[in-house]
Amino acid sequence: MGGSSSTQIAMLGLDLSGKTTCLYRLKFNQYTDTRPTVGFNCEKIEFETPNGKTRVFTIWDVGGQDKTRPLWKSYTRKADGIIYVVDSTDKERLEEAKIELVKLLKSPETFGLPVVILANKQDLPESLEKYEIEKSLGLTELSSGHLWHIEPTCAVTGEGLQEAVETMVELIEKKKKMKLKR
Ligand code: G3D
Ligand code: MG
Repeated sequence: MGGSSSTQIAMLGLDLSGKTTCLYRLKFNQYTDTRPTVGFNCEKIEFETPNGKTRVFTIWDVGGQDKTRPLWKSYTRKADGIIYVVDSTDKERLEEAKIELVKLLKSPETFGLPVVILANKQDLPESLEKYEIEKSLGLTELSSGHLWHIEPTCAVTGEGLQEAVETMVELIEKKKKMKLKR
């Protein structure tokens, strides 16, 4: 335990939402051109928390095409938290993104896991705002049993990603404290 233990994060969301771009932006601090993910990508990412501690995240970026979505479960089983990436410009697939998120959060494998939703691609003019994504996904209703947070992000510039990861740490800590109190 202690500062050197690694926190496991499952990064999920529909294909093309920007998961792999987020992962490599966080890892290399620069934009990386991606290909559709076959299987998964996994990276260890070190970062400083606001109180100066080093924290290691192991992030599992799992392919989001519909045929690979059943695999999400095997990644959430070991995870401490979920990052769910949404393409804020893809209005046609917002409902699909919602259905998959509801399915995910209702499955016993994810019970109690904190979720940080990235309202990604905020740099594009047609992107929906954070509160619109929040409403479309029906977050307030589906959140029972899950601590959650939604963050506007741009994986190309990295905007919002640090905040998202910091919030993930906070939610995981909060969850631990809630368990201890029981
Ligand atoms: P995925 O891993 O969720 O399937 P990718 O998604 O990371 O492969 O990204 C899919 C496409 O969206 C990529 O474009 C990528 O550059 C783009 N993208 C990801 N995040 C953002 C963002 O925040 N803003 C903008 N403008 N584009 C983003 P291509 O053209 O390579 O398909
Ligand atoms: Mg990918």
